[in-house]
Amino acid sequence: MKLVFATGNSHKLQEAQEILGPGFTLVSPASLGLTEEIPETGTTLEANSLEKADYIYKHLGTDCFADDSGLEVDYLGGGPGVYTARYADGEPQYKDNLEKLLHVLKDVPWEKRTARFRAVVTLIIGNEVKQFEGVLEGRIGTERKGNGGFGYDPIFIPNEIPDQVGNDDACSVMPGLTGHLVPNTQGIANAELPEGGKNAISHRGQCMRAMAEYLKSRK
Ligand code: ITT
Repeated sequence: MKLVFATGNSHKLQEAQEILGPGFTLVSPASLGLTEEIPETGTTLEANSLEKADYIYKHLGTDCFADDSGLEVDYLGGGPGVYTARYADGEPQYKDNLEKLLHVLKDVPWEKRTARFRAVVTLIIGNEVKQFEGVLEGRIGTERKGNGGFGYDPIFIPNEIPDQVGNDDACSVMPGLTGHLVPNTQGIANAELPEGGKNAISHRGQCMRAMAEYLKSRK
């Protein structure tokens, strides 16, 4: 099945393709000639996710889906939330956002560093619009760790990780499930997990698997 993923973020596209597997071919708007930035003017993940999918559906006329995601830090009252990509000033790179968050939380003790990644995916297929939500609970670490993933992954410490962590093959063969989860006692960051390990637990992984189930059920 071919679907347009209404995103300009190549990391999201790559992750979604990994999660959905070879039964789906994901296409970026840019590869179809739509290179302008997709507007995001809402104040909730649900609104922005719908806005992005709707924009692509109207401009390209194809079945598509969008992901709006963000990091909710309890110490910041749930922020940066919908503004996660634009947390630092100007037009921030991932490292600017991440350094700002580390700085803002520098004196905050471990037990108060609770946070979660949340994603809302909007699928538009035919006349149907359907949303899926995924949440990954964890904490904000005190330093950067690992080179995998993207964005805030080097400072996000999930509460639980797949027990196969460290074994790439084992993780990559668990696309449809989280496998057996164990407490993350070593404080492993998302960016230290093998790709399949992050996808097995992530907010985006949860959304993509729910969307795939839904698409299968409507055939
Ligand atoms: P599109 O709108 O084009 O899809 P974007 O990067 O602007 O791309 P969002 O508006 O949804 O996407 O912003 C989400 C931000 O949250 C993203 O830029 C990252 O900084 C962060 N984020 C989301 N998912 C993440 C993940 O799995 N790991 C690390 N950071 C993530």
